[in-house]
Amino acid sequence: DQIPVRRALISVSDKSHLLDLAEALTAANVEIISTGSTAATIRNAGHPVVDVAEVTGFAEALDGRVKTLHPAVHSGLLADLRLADHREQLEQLGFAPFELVVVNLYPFEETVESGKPAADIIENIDIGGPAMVRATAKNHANAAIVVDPARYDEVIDAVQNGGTTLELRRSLATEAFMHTANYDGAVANWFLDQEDVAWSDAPVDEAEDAEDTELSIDMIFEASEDASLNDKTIGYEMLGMREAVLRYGENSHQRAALFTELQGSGIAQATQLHGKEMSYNNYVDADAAVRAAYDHERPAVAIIKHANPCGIAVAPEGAADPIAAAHELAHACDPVSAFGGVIAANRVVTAQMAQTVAEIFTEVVVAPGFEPEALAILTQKKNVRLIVLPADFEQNPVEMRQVSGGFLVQDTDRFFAPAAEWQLAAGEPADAETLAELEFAWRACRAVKSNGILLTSNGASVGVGMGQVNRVDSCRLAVERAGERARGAVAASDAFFPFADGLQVLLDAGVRAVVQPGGSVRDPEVVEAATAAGITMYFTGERHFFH
Ligand code: 93A
Repeated sequence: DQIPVRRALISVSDKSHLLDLAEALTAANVEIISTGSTAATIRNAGHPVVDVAEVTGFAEALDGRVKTLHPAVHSGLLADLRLADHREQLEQLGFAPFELVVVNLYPFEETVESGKPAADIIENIDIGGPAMVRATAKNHANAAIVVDPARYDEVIDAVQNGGTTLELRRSLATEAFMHTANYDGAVANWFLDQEDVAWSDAPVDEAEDAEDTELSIDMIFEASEDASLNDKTIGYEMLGMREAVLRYGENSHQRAALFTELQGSGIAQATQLHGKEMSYNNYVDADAAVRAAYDHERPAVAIIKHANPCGIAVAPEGAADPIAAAHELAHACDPVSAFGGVIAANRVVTAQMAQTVAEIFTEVVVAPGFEPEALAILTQKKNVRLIVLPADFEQNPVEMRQVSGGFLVQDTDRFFAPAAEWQLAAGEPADAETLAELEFAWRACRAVKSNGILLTSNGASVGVGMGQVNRVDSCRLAVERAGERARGAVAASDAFFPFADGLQVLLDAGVRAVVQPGGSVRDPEVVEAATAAGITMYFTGERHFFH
């Protein structure tokens, strides 16, 4: 009945003797999986530890309310390995068992005693912790549950001597159920005491609350109008920033650091599950990739190189595995350039998508999550960086850019004129399918550096003309990349055509419909060229320069 310990899950609020335990387990070759601050404590002391996010494929969500509540964790806790069926299921699911679980709970009673407000007390009702404690205690035939640091020595001794005995596991399980019963008793008593108190008011929405402290254009302008120079130092303290030194900057001779907003929820706060350290350029490209993928409501994938897309696609209606389908379409746009690219998906990465990605050399994959099987496939690749976005991912409300002696600030470019608001400038009104294609092209075009021309077909880019200093060259580039696929494609232009020459390049290549902002003094010439070619052209009245 002795069970050797290979894999331990540790999640503790009371961190006393934690490092002694971690050291002993590491020495005994036990793999340690751990949550947020527990993992950080172990890692900072120099012991190896795997973040629970790497096991689940998801970042902590809902302010930490959901971190271990996941089938990858609970299947590992509850599988009865005496049963062949459980062993097989676990294997099929790609999950592994835990033989040792060390959990102590959020300090509920201490929070009550400290006189903190009801909202803090309620936040300190541990849900995930007791779930793990009770699951493991139930499954004491297979795993040991430790809730009290006073038992660490005994458990270490067992680990070093062949494993935990049934007798020990039973005694630990009894203690565990007594512990959760007492804990729930304390919670129930507190609820009884609160009967007359109005404590269940709606919580303050942090997002609304945070608006006061979020860096906004107004704040900067107000500060600069203020007389005192000191008021201009609103930057980092006000935002609450953390700095992390990067290996180097855009090039190896440049020093670099990442400043992270403590309250932010963007690429800077993302969780890395696998791969080498993120580089400066990885951050820039991952940000551009996420921006491009999250511009679409449907499942979408963007592949970025040097901050420009070499493929953007949304999933076709009815695709069996939408995100995998979107990835294949995005990749097909320019497979040569996608080599060494940064991929963003706006949905959880599936095993099927992972399979395709694994065949292509890729620097970074960033997504809201990874299916366990997808993670198993991609972690076979040593170098690919796997990044999970925060569950409450948000694009920045403002964009900043440095100029010598100062910096520029603007609202983030987010407005999307819907097709219903466009003006038909040439040809017949587009049918519903073409209009949907144009709308996709118009949205996707925003991710292309100016002058940007994007050709699309079936919800996928087929030719990208980016970053040229005149629009004709961007048109030529897009058409050249698209090759045969230009015929019958639709085109979007991030800004108006100053002359008809660029449009003519698209027309000669067989583009069937065009969407562009309009507003040039030579619009009549441009419209005339479109009319002569018999194609449909819409004006959006909105431009998306992106430099
Ligand atoms: O917020 S929870 O109710 N939900 C969870 O999924 C969860 N997982 C672990 N509480 C949860 N925990 C608790 O977090 C543990 O019981 C432990 O007390 C604490 C450890 O978190 P950290 O390692 O971040 O300090």
